[in-house]
Amino acid sequence: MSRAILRFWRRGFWAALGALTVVGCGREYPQSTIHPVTDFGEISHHLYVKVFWWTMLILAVVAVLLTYVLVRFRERPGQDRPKPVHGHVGLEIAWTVVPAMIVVAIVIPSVQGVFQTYRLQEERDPLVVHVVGKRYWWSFHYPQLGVTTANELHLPVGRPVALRLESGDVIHSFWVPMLGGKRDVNPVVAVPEGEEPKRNWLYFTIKEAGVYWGQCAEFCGEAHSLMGLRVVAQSEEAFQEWVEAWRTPAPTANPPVEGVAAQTGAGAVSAEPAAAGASAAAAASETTAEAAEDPLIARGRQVFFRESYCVLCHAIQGTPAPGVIGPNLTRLGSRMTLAAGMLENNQENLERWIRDPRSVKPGAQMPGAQYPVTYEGQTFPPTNLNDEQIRALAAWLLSMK
Ligand code: HEC
Ligand SMILES: [Cu+2]
Repeated sequence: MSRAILRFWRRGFWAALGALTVVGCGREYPQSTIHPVTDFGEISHHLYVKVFWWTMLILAVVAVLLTYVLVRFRERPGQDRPKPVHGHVGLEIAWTVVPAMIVVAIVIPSVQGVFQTYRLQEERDPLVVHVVGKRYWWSFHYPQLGVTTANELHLPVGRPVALRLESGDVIHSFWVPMLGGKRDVNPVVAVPEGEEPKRNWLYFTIKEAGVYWGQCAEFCGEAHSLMGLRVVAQSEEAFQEWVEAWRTPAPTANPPVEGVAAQTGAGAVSAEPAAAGASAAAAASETTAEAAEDPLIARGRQVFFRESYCVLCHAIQGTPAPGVIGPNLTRLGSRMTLAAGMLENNQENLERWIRDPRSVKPGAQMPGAQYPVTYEGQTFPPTNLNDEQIRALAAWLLSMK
């Protein structure tokens, strides 16, 4: 073996040892499959446990036989060399048939398990979510609720859910190990009129509240490994509260109906977008008057709507921002993470993301302050935002909790 190859293996050994040590020291296993919290997860987990014990049994049989053979047929002093065996038909058949039987014994419950996961759809009245995977983030739309969010999927505990999986570009795979899966997220192929396009669905009921980590599990491009997600499983009440909060424009989402002129300049106010509904604006106005006191936040709103073109790609509920190319940013301040689970959501990281998204995620389809992006043949120029504008933008986005 050449020295380079030896070195390669030696390095590999130390790297593996290091990795094991790090993993072994961790206290949390957010992407473990062996603590399932859904009916779907339990199906695959039972299968895993069953196969595990069967293989342990096989291991025991092999170990006992091996030990017996080693002892019984060990070399003894003065013994002749044993005769080699050629073409023993009985043996050949045995070591073909036995492994085949083992494979069949694993395949049968596996296939049954797959069908079982599809029978979960017979649950009545599931909460439907349209999941769209895009390079390199996730969109979640709840058609029954009229809610759209991104990267952090809120689900109520104890209610059956049905995720309709669809890709906006290449093949992705939706995988939240503790919930079960994974399942491919395919582009929708055109079908003859009147026919339903074929899509994959994922059905489960979550049994335990918690935050579950997920990951795109099908290579989809350079930032594939940075395409994470979180599932926030919460009580029915907490979920309803979240839906209500989403539907209500955040107090700082829109300019106060009056009284902000002194801060942003009278001209700016009249040109700034009004609330989508007058009632929403009125409802928000009491709290707004107070929140808008912070000139940084008011300034951020101004940059978002008037000094940049974020609205071409992003939507915020209750404001005129309509974009659908990028994630829906409604109540961004209440999210735990940014950029599909990659960064903790705080002022510093948000500024970094807006200034230079590709420093976080190579290939991100969002323009930076200094570089453009081309999306489906259309070029979006650099945003050219300066530090002051970026700081204000981040403060405003975070103010909408
Ligand atoms: C060309 C379309 C486009 C424009 C213009 C754009 N973005 Fe984005 N934005 C995206 C895409 C696509 C993503 C998702 C990137 C990813 O995670 O891979 C994103 C992600 C984000 C996120 C993270 C959201 C999340 O769910 O983690 C924030 C915050 C954001 N953009 C803010 C802005 C702001 C502020 C502006 C204006 C200065 C802006 N964007 C302009 C396309 C755009
Ligand atoms: Cu992917």
